[in-house]
Amino acid sequence: MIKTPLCELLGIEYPIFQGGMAWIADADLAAAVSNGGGLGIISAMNAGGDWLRDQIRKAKSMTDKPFGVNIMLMSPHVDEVAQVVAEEKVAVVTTGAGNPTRFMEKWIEAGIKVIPVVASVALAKMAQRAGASAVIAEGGESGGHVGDLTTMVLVPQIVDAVDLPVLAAGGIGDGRGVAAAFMLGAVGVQLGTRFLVANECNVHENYKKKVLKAGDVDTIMTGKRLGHPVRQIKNQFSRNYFKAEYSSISDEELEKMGVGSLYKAAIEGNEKEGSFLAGQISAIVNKEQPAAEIITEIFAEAEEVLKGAGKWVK
Ligand code: TUI
Repeated sequence: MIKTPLCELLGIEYPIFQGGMAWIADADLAAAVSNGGGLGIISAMNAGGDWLRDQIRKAKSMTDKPFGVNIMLMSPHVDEVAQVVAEEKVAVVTTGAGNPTRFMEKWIEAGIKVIPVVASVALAKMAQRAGASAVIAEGGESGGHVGDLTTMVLVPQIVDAVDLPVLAAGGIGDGRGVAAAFMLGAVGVQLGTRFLVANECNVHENYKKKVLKAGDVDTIMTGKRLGHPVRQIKNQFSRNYFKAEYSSISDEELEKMGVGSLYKAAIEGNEKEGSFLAGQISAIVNKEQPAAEIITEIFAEAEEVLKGAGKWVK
Protein backbone atom coordinates (compact mmCIF):
# COMPACT_ATOMS: atom_id res chain seq x y z
CA MET A 1 0.00 0.00 0.00
CA ILE A 2 1.25 3.48 -0.82
CA LYS A 3 0.24 6.25 1.59
CA THR A 4 1.73 9.73 1.67
CA PRO A 5 0.91 12.91 3.64
CA LEU A 6 -1.24 14.01 0.69
CA CYS A 7 -3.72 11.18 1.36
CA GLU A 8 -4.17 12.39 4.92
CA LEU A 9 -4.34 16.07 3.94
CA LEU A 10 -7.22 15.50 1.50
CA GLY A 11 -8.86 12.31 2.77
CA ILE A 12 -8.08 10.37 -0.42
CA GLU A 13 -6.98 6.74 -0.78
CA TYR A 14 -4.30 7.16 -3.46
CA PRO A 15 -2.05 10.25 -3.83
CA ILE A 16 -3.14 10.97 -7.40
CA PHE A 17 -4.99 13.87 -9.06
CA GLN A 18 -6.65 13.82 -12.45
CA GLY A 19 -5.54 16.90 -14.38
CA GLY A 20 -8.11 19.61 -15.13
CA MET A 21 -8.28 19.25 -18.89
CA ALA A 22 -10.21 22.04 -20.69
CA TRP A 23 -13.34 20.85 -22.54
CA ILE A 24 -12.61 17.33 -21.26
CA ALA A 25 -12.59 17.08 -17.46
CA ASP A 26 -16.27 17.21 -16.49
CA ALA A 27 -18.32 15.91 -13.55
CA ASP A 28 -18.48 12.36 -14.98
CA LEU A 29 -14.71 11.98 -15.16
CA ALA A 30 -14.07 13.77 -11.87
CA ALA A 31 -16.59 11.63 -9.98
CA ALA A 32 -15.17 8.42 -11.51
CA VAL A 33 -11.64 9.34 -10.41
CA SER A 34 -12.77 10.34 -6.91
CA ASN A 35 -14.82 7.16 -6.56
CA GLY A 36 -11.68 5.28 -7.63
CA GLY A 37 -9.77 6.74 -4.67
CA GLY A 38 -7.93 9.61 -6.38
CA LEU A 39 -8.88 13.28 -6.59
CA GLY A 40 -11.10 13.98 -9.60
CA ILE A 41 -11.03 17.52 -10.95
CA ILE A 42 -13.59 19.46 -13.01
CA SER A 43 -12.06 21.94 -15.43
CA ALA A 44 -13.65 25.40 -15.29
CA MET A 45 -11.70 26.27 -18.48
CA ASN A 46 -13.36 29.17 -20.36
CA ALA A 47 -16.87 28.30 -19.14
CA GLY A 48 -19.20 30.61 -17.23
CA GLY A 49 -20.35 30.30 -13.64
CA ASP A 50 -23.67 28.56 -14.36
CA TRP A 51 -22.07 25.70 -16.28
CA LEU A 52 -19.52 25.21 -13.51
CA ARG A 53 -22.13 25.28 -10.74
CA ASP A 54 -24.14 22.59 -12.57
CA GLN A 55 -21.08 20.40 -12.97
CA ILE A 56 -20.10 20.79 -9.30
CA ARG A 57 -23.63 19.83 -8.17
CA LYS A 58 -23.66 16.89 -10.60
CA ALA A 59 -20.35 15.62 -9.21
CA LYS A 60 -21.65 16.03 -5.64
CA SER A 61 -24.59 13.80 -6.62
CA MET A 62 -22.26 11.16 -8.09
CA THR A 63 -19.70 10.85 -5.29
CA ASP A 64 -19.43 11.49 -1.57
CA LYS A 65 -15.63 11.62 -1.91
CA PRO A 66 -13.71 14.88 -2.21
CA PHE A 67 -13.14 16.35 -5.67
CA GLY A 68 -11.66 19.56 -7.01
CA VAL A 69 -12.10 22.29 -9.60
CA ASN A 70 -9.32 23.63 -11.79
CA ILE A 71 -9.47 27.36 -12.45
CA MET A 72 -7.74 28.39 -15.67
CA LEU A 73 -6.55 31.86 -14.76
CA MET A 74 -6.53 33.17 -18.33
CA SER A 75 -10.27 32.52 -18.62
CA PRO A 76 -12.40 35.57 -19.46
CA HIS A 77 -14.81 34.35 -16.74
CA VAL A 78 -12.18 33.85 -14.06
CA ASP A 79 -13.77 36.21 -11.49
CA GLU A 80 -17.17 34.57 -11.87
CA VAL A 81 -15.92 30.97 -11.58
CA ALA A 82 -13.65 31.97 -8.67
CA GLN A 83 -16.79 33.11 -6.85
CA VAL A 84 -18.73 29.94 -7.73
CA VAL A 85 -16.13 27.59 -6.22
CA ALA A 86 -16.15 29.67 -3.02
CA GLU A 87 -19.95 29.51 -2.81
CA GLU A 88 -20.08 25.79 -3.58
CA LYS A 89 -17.22 25.13 -1.12
CA VAL A 90 -15.50 22.48 -3.21
CA ALA A 91 -12.83 20.53 -1.32
CA VAL A 92 -9.91 21.58 -3.52
CA VAL A 93 -9.13 24.25 -6.08
CA THR A 94 -6.19 23.83 -8.40
CA THR A 95 -5.14 26.66 -10.68
CA GLY A 96 -3.28 26.87 -13.97
CA ALA A 97 -1.85 29.26 -16.52
CA GLY A 98 -1.19 32.14 -14.15
CA ASN A 99 -0.72 33.52 -10.65
CA PRO A 100 -3.69 32.69 -8.38
CA THR A 101 -2.69 34.69 -5.31
CA ARG A 102 -5.34 37.42 -5.73
CA PHE A 103 -8.12 34.82 -5.26
CA MET A 104 -6.56 32.70 -2.55
CA GLU A 105 -7.75 34.55 0.55
CA LYS A 106 -11.38 34.18 -0.52
CA TRP A 107 -11.00 30.47 -1.28
CA ILE A 108 -9.14 29.70 1.93
CA GLU A 109 -11.78 31.58 3.96
CA ALA A 110 -14.40 29.30 2.36
CA GLY A 111 -12.47 26.30 3.73
CA ILE A 112 -11.08 25.29 0.32
CA LYS A 113 -7.62 23.74 0.01
CA VAL A 114 -5.80 25.66 -2.71
CA ILE A 115 -3.22 23.76 -4.74
CA PRO A 116 -1.75 25.85 -7.59
CA VAL A 117 0.03 24.39 -10.59
CA VAL A 118 3.45 26.02 -10.74
CA ALA A 119 6.09 25.96 -13.44
CA SER A 120 8.75 27.93 -11.52
CA VAL A 121 10.31 28.19 -8.06
CA ALA A 122 9.22 31.86 -7.77
CA LEU A 123 5.51 31.05 -8.16
CA ALA A 124 5.77 28.09 -5.76
CA LYS A 125 7.19 30.38 -3.07
CA MET A 126 4.50 32.98 -3.73
CA ALA A 127 1.80 30.31 -3.47
CA GLN A 128 3.21 29.14 -0.13
CA ARG A 129 3.19 32.69 1.25
CA ALA A 130 -0.44 33.10 0.12
CA GLY A 131 -1.53 29.98 2.04
CA ALA A 132 -1.43 27.11 -0.49
CA SER A 133 -1.98 23.64 1.00
CA ALA A 134 0.33 22.02 -1.57
CA VAL A 135 1.68 22.77 -5.05
CA ILE A 136 1.72 20.84 -8.31
CA ALA A 137 5.06 21.12 -10.10
CA GLU A 138 4.22 20.64 -13.76
CA GLY A 139 6.96 20.06 -16.32
CA GLY A 140 6.89 20.83 -20.03
CA GLU A 141 6.21 17.20 -20.97
CA SER A 142 2.56 17.91 -20.12
CA GLY A 143 -0.20 18.48 -22.57
CA GLY A 144 -1.78 21.90 -22.85
CA HIS A 145 -0.26 25.11 -21.54
CA VAL A 146 3.30 24.43 -20.40
CA GLY A 147 6.26 26.13 -18.78
CA ASP A 148 9.91 25.84 -19.82
CA LEU A 149 11.35 23.31 -17.38
CA THR A 150 11.05 19.54 -17.48
CA THR A 151 9.47 17.57 -14.65
CA MET A 152 12.84 15.99 -13.79
CA VAL A 153 14.42 19.41 -13.29
CA LEU A 154 11.45 21.28 -11.80
CA VAL A 155 10.21 18.87 -9.12
CA PRO A 156 13.36 18.65 -6.93
CA GLN A 157 13.81 22.42 -7.10
CA ILE A 158 10.23 23.02 -5.94
CA VAL A 159 10.64 20.38 -3.21
CA ASP A 160 13.72 22.25 -1.95
CA ALA A 161 12.09 25.68 -2.22
CA VAL A 162 8.87 25.16 -0.27
CA ASP A 163 7.75 23.53 2.95
CA LEU A 164 4.58 22.05 1.42
CA PRO A 165 3.56 18.73 -0.09
CA VAL A 166 4.57 18.71 -3.76
CA LEU A 167 2.80 16.81 -6.52
CA ALA A 168 4.62 16.08 -9.76
CA ALA A 169 2.92 16.43 -13.14
CA GLY A 170 4.06 16.14 -16.73
CA GLY A 171 5.32 12.97 -18.36
CA ILE A 172 3.78 10.58 -15.83
CA GLY A 173 1.62 7.80 -17.25
CA ASP A 174 2.32 4.63 -15.31
CA GLY A 175 3.74 3.26 -12.05
CA ARG A 176 7.32 3.84 -13.12
CA GLY A 177 6.59 7.53 -13.50
CA VAL A 178 4.91 7.65 -10.08
CA ALA A 179 7.92 5.92 -8.48
CA ALA A 180 10.30 8.33 -10.21
CA ALA A 181 8.26 11.31 -8.98
CA PHE A 182 8.52 10.02 -5.41
CA MET A 183 12.28 9.66 -5.84
CA LEU A 184 12.41 13.35 -6.73
CA GLY A 185 10.66 14.21 -3.47
CA ALA A 186 7.04 14.46 -4.62
CA VAL A 187 4.33 12.99 -2.38
CA GLY A 188 1.71 12.83 -5.10
CA VAL A 189 1.19 12.95 -8.84
CA GLN A 190 -1.20 14.53 -11.30
CA LEU A 191 -1.99 12.77 -14.58
CA GLY A 192 -4.01 14.16 -17.47
CA THR A 193 -3.28 12.20 -20.62
CA ARG A 194 -3.79 8.75 -19.09
CA PHE A 195 -7.21 9.76 -17.69
CA LEU A 196 -8.20 11.26 -21.03
CA VAL A 197 -8.72 7.71 -22.35
CA ALA A 198 -10.69 6.54 -19.29
CA ASN A 199 -14.05 4.93 -20.10
CA GLU A 200 -15.82 7.65 -18.12
CA CYS A 201 -14.13 10.46 -20.07
CA ASN A 202 -16.65 12.07 -22.44
CA VAL A 203 -14.10 13.52 -24.87
CA HIS A 204 -14.75 12.70 -28.55
CA GLU A 205 -13.70 9.17 -29.57
CA ASN A 206 -11.35 10.60 -32.25
CA TYR A 207 -9.43 12.44 -29.51
CA LYS A 208 -8.95 9.21 -27.57
CA LYS A 209 -7.82 7.44 -30.75
CA LYS A 210 -5.22 10.14 -31.41
CA VAL A 211 -3.74 9.72 -27.92
CA LEU A 212 -3.80 5.92 -28.14
CA LYS A 213 -2.03 6.01 -31.52
CA ALA A 214 0.55 8.71 -30.74
CA GLY A 215 4.23 7.72 -30.73
CA ASP A 216 7.26 9.20 -29.01
CA VAL A 217 7.75 12.25 -31.26
CA ASP A 218 4.12 12.91 -32.12
CA THR A 219 3.55 16.02 -29.98
CA ILE A 220 4.63 19.56 -30.79
CA MET A 221 4.80 22.82 -28.87
CA THR A 222 3.04 25.77 -30.44
CA GLY A 223 2.13 29.23 -29.16
CA LYS A 224 5.60 30.35 -27.99
CA ARG A 225 5.43 33.53 -30.09
CA LEU A 226 2.29 34.70 -28.27
CA GLY A 227 3.69 33.74 -24.88
CA HIS A 228 1.32 30.81 -24.28
CA PRO A 229 3.19 27.66 -25.26
CA VAL A 230 0.86 24.69 -25.69
CA ARG A 231 1.75 21.03 -26.26
CA GLN A 232 -0.52 19.15 -28.64
CA ILE A 233 -0.54 16.18 -30.96
CA LYS A 234 0.84 16.80 -34.45
CA ASN A 235 -1.84 17.13 -37.10
CA GLN A 236 -2.76 19.49 -39.91
CA PHE A 237 -3.85 22.23 -37.48
CA SER A 238 -0.76 22.14 -35.28
CA ARG A 239 1.65 21.94 -38.24
CA ASN A 240 -0.05 24.91 -39.95
CA TYR A 241 -0.07 26.89 -36.72
CA PHE A 242 3.60 26.13 -36.08
CA LYS A 243 4.52 27.28 -39.59
CA ALA A 244 2.42 30.43 -39.20
CA GLU A 245 4.25 31.33 -36.00
CA TYR A 246 7.50 31.62 -37.93
CA SER A 247 5.92 33.47 -40.87
CA SER A 248 5.21 37.17 -41.27
CA ILE A 249 1.51 37.04 -40.28
CA SER A 250 0.45 39.38 -37.48
CA ASP A 251 -0.05 38.32 -33.86
CA GLU A 252 -3.76 39.12 -34.23
CA GLU A 253 -4.12 36.74 -37.18
CA LEU A 254 -2.18 34.08 -35.32
CA GLU A 255 -4.41 34.51 -32.27
CA LYS A 256 -7.47 34.12 -34.51
CA MET A 257 -6.12 30.87 -35.97
CA GLY A 258 -6.35 29.22 -32.56
CA VAL A 259 -9.88 30.30 -31.64
CA GLY A 260 -12.27 27.37 -31.22
CA SER A 261 -9.64 24.75 -32.06
CA LEU A 262 -9.87 23.00 -28.70
CA TYR A 263 -13.67 22.74 -28.98
CA LYS A 264 -13.26 21.31 -32.48
CA ALA A 265 -10.96 18.60 -31.12
CA ALA A 266 -12.68 17.66 -27.85
CA ILE A 267 -16.34 17.99 -28.81
CA GLU A 268 -16.42 17.59 -32.59
CA GLY A 269 -13.43 15.25 -33.01
CA ASN A 270 -12.31 17.30 -36.02
CA GLU A 271 -8.98 15.61 -36.83
CA LYS A 272 -7.77 18.26 -39.26
CA GLU A 273 -8.81 21.54 -37.63
CA GLY A 274 -8.84 20.55 -33.97
CA SER A 275 -6.14 21.18 -31.38
CA PHE A 276 -5.55 17.87 -29.60
CA LEU A 277 -3.77 18.87 -26.39
CA ALA A 278 -1.93 15.88 -24.91
CA GLY A 279 1.34 15.14 -23.15
CA GLN A 280 4.49 13.47 -24.43
CA ILE A 281 3.51 10.42 -22.40
CA SER A 282 0.72 9.75 -24.95
CA ALA A 283 3.16 7.27 -26.49
CA ILE A 284 2.82 4.86 -23.54
CA VAL A 285 -0.94 5.34 -23.14
CA ASN A 286 -2.25 2.38 -25.07
CA LYS A 287 -5.56 1.25 -23.63
CA GLU A 288 -8.97 2.48 -22.56
CA GLN A 289 -10.12 1.32 -19.13
CA PRO A 290 -12.22 2.53 -16.18
CA ALA A 291 -10.68 5.39 -14.18
CA ALA A 292 -10.64 3.28 -11.01
CA GLU A 293 -8.68 0.55 -12.79
CA ILE A 294 -6.16 3.10 -14.09
CA ILE A 295 -5.49 4.13 -10.49
CA THR A 296 -5.17 0.63 -9.01
CA GLU A 297 -2.99 -0.54 -11.90
CA ILE A 298 -0.64 2.43 -11.64
CA PHE A 299 -0.22 2.09 -7.88
CA ALA A 300 0.31 -1.69 -7.99
CA GLU A 301 3.09 -1.05 -10.50
CA ALA A 302 4.54 1.86 -8.49
CA GLU A 303 4.66 -0.36 -5.41
CA GLU A 304 6.60 -3.04 -7.28
CA VAL A 305 9.06 -0.50 -8.66
CA LEU A 306 9.56 1.20 -5.28
CA LYS A 307 10.06 -2.13 -3.48
CA GLY A 308 12.84 -2.93 -5.92
CA ALA A 309 14.36 0.54 -5.76
CA GLY A 310 17.30 -0.58 -3.62
CA LYS A 311 18.44 -3.29 -6.02
CA TRP A 312 21.62 -1.53 -7.15
CA VAL A 313 22.61 -0.42 -3.67
CA LYS A 314 25.40 -2.68 -2.43
O1 TUI B 1 -2.91 25.33 -17.26
C1 TUI B 1 -2.38 24.32 -17.63
N1 TUI B 1 -2.68 23.71 -18.80
C2 TUI B 1 -3.61 24.17 -19.70
S1 TUI B 1 -4.55 25.56 -19.54
C3 TUI B 1 -5.23 25.28 -21.03
S2 TUI B 1 -6.40 26.34 -21.74
C4 TUI B 1 -5.37 27.32 -22.69
N2 TUI B 1 -5.52 27.24 -23.99
C5 TUI B 1 -4.75 27.99 -24.79
C6 TUI B 1 -3.78 28.84 -24.28
C7 TUI B 1 -3.58 28.88 -22.94
C8 TUI B 1 -4.40 28.10 -22.11
C9 TUI B 1 -4.72 24.17 -21.58
N3 TUI B 1 -3.83 23.56 -20.82
N4 TUI B 1 -1.44 23.73 -16.87
C10 TUI B 1 -0.99 24.33 -15.66
C11 TUI B 1 0.16 25.22 -15.92
N5 TUI B 1 0.29 26.41 -15.42
N6 TUI B 1 1.22 24.93 -16.69
C12 TUI B 1 2.05 26.00 -16.63
C13 TUI B 1 1.45 26.93 -15.84
C14 TUI B 1 1.91 28.22 -15.48
C15 TUI B 1 2.73 28.95 -16.33
C16 TUI B 1 3.14 30.22 -15.99
C17 TUI B 1 1.52 28.79 -14.28
C18 TUI B 1 1.92 30.05 -13.95
C19 TUI B 1 2.72 30.75 -14.81
O2 TUI B 1 3.16 32.04 -14.52
C20 TUI B 1 2.50 32.70 -13.51
C21 TUI B 1 2.89 34.12 -13.44
O3 TUI B 1 2.19 34.92 -14.06
O4 TUI B 1 3.87 34.38 -12.74
